[in-house]
Amino acid sequence: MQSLSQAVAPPTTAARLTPASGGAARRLPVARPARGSRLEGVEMAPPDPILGVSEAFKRDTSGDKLNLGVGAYRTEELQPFVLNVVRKAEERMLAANENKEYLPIEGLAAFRKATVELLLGADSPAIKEGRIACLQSLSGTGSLRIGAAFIAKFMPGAAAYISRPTWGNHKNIFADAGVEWKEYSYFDPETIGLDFGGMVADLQAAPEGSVVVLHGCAHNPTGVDPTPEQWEQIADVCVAKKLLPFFDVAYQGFATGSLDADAFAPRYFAQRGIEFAVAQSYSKNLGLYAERVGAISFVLSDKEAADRVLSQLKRIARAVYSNPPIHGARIVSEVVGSEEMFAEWKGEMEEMSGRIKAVRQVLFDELNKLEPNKDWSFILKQVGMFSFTGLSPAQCDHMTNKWHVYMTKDGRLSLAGLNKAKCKYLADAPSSNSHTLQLRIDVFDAAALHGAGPEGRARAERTAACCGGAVERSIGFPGVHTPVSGSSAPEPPAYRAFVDFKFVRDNVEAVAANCAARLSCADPQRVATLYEEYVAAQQETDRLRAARNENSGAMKGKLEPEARAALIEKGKGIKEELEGLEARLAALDAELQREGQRLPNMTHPDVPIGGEDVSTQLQLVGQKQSFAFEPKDHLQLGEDLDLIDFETGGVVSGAKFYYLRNEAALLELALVNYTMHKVVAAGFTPMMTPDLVRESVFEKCGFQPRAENTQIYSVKDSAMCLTGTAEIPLGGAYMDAILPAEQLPIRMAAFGHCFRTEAGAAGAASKGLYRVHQFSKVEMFVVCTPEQSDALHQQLLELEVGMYAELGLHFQVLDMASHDLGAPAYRKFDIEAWMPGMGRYGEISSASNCTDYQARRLNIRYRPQPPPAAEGDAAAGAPEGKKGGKKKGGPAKAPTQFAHTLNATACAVPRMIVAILENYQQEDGSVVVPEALRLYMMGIDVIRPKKKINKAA
Ligand code: KET
Repeated sequence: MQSLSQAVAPPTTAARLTPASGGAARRLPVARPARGSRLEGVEMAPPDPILGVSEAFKRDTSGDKLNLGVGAYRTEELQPFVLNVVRKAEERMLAANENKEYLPIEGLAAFRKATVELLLGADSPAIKEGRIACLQSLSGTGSLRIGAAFIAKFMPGAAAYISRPTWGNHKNIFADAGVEWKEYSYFDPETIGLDFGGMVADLQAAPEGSVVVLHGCAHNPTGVDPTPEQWEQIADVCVAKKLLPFFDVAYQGFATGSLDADAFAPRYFAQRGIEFAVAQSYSKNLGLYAERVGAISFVLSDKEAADRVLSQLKRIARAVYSNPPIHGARIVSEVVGSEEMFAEWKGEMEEMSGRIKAVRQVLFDELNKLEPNKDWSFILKQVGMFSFTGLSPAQCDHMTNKWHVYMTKDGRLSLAGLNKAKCKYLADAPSSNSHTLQLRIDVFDAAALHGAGPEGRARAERTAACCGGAVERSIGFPGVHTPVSGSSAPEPPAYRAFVDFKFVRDNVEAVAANCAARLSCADPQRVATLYEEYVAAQQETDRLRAARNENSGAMKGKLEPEARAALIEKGKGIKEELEGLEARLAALDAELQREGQRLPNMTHPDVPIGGEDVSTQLQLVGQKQSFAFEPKDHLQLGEDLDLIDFETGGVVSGAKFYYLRNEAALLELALVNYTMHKVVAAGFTPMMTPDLVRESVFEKCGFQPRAENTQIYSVKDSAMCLTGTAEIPLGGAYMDAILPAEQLPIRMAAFGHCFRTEAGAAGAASKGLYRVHQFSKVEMFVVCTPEQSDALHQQLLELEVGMYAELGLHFQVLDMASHDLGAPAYRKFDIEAWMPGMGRYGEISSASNCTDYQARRLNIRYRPQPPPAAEGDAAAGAPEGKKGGKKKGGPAKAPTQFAHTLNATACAVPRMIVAILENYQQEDGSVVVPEALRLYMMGIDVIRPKKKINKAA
């Protein structure tokens, strides 16, 4: 086997200078001419998503509070726990009266020996043959970071693939070390298990020589580990694609309770002779959190390589912290080095993991008692410290703000911080009052939905997670996000939105209720306060400016030198004060913009408040197709009729890409032409729009292309993104325009390509053509006046209904509930067609009225027509007599107002293909082409099986 150190290239300047990517490259703060510190431009970093939770917990004075945030073990009394063996080892160390000299750069020899033995077993050939480069480092985090620095230096260009989701700090660690990170699929919310197919496909698609970060055991945050057989297949892919596995072993002992059993994966890789890196931590299993004890090792194929790699690891560590701390390392060597203490540790390890398992059981029992119809088994199945609930960030916030349950925003609960007594509180209190009942629903409904059959699944899938939770909606984007990761520092707002701050201040309670109804993380109270501060600072600035002018005016005349000197002195004081105030004003303005831009639109009074299940059914059109045979799903039909080819899509582009072949390719064109025909007849201007659009236009349309869980692909080293929907280029088409009212409404319809990362997507509605990275769509977009928008919203819906009815589909029209509205939408009508393959309705279109939300960001205004001036009525058309007043000599000009915008799907091609294939299938396996499309199908009216091309002849 070629050793790693032969394969790696020498360090290059280029490698060192490559900026971190994977979304982590940040714009440098713009340096402002600063009066105070020269570092004025340094933005406040957000609190850490995990450790920040502990800080917030400490500040909470409630007696009910529970810290289920950080993965740190507590006793049944919820107290920190120091292991007995650790106490013993410390006593021995004290008795031995050891010194505090520097350790060698590579650390304490006995510690390093104990650590590799703990990982691979004392009889491991790799240890015996000296093939392991082991460097004692700073716990798991520091070890990962040294490993990442090594990769940046010696494997330039290699990206690190991390699981989606993963421990949040992985992204920071690799990005800060200059290693680009990418994600591989890992979690399937439908099965609440491993998306093994997705994982393997993504790893297979990774470029050769990439790094794969693997959680050794007890995956954080999902608690889902591969089986031994799956590890074997993962090893196969690593070998085939020459990937470098990088194990993160932070929870050895917590998955099964056995230190040995939990080392299965790295031991198996070592046995197969696969070279790998591994970061180990003793924070959790020896409870040495604050001692920072751990190691980075490279298990290699020969000793000579190991020596060279160790020399370079030392070189890196020397420049970072020089040499590691000794105390924790001595504890480890004492414990592992003594047979009796090692045995005792194993016992204590079992005890810790056993207590967490017992808590799982109690929590499971409590929930089962309360909701026996739900499948709570995921709580028992997940291993390690955590339970992954599927809660959205907004729901997590709610848990904390309302019920003092502290948890991370990815929906992770650290069960290591829970005890049996509090399980009841978390599930429901015996009194079952509304407070605790609410709590239970808050915590577990999202997760329970995953296991609650197709309907629940559909609901979970479409629950609008305000901050980009793991579950995203099917068509349409998540709303305005708060980045949930600590890796993103707040940036100066990229553009100015004309948010109606005064409205927010004057209606703060209504705005807050609206945010709650929409599961938005925005903070209207903060916006109101900032606005007040901004206004006050502005008034003070005006006052000072007047004082400055007055002062300089006073200096104009002839003055006694003394009086002049006094005025000069006064002027200086004013100038200084003014400079300070102006800087404050600019900072307040930026903050106000940032906070204001996060606010979602207000909500139409008829919109039902709640989750998707409370959406109102407005219409039911057609009837469910009944089949005298077992209907196939579109994937099967696509396969049998040689229409859809995911295999080639996977090979050429990657998972979730596809080729349409034969009649399916024609069907796409037919659907597009049919739709265009309809919308043009309805008065829409047909358009073809760019597929690449500036990031700023996305933002102005109410999307956050660089947020954590974004669905939007950014283009590296550019401020461009691939369109996720033609709504973006259409919205941008009238940016900064002032339109004459008589030209409104402007109706546009564009054929465009949609690109979606589908971050976090999984489940039944992610199979086949439901959720793909690229698809075609005809999108309608309208710019109009506020008076027109409600009626136009209805018209868009009627147009959709007319087309889908003509295509012979059975569907329901829903007035979507508040949780399901993206930030820009004031009201949204979705159409869901019956999909025989899934046995349920699936979304095929949505039509939103965004009122002035996007227009205030895109700066689309119109000028109302002045009412016809009555003879002699000079003030006509000058409302409130102020700005629009009649100018000297000219006609009266009404002040401009923000327009309203609407968008609606005319045809989302792949989902229409799904609906058509599944609903029009015949017993003989053929599919009839709907009447309305035949004109566009080159004379084909039935799609029949055909001979396929055999690629492996
Ligand atoms: N890897 C993983 C997967 C991990 O969860 C942690 C810590 C570490 C490495 C590093 O731990 P260290 O203490 O540096 O050895 N996780 C918990 C604490 C934290 O975020 O720092 C946690 O997820 O809560």
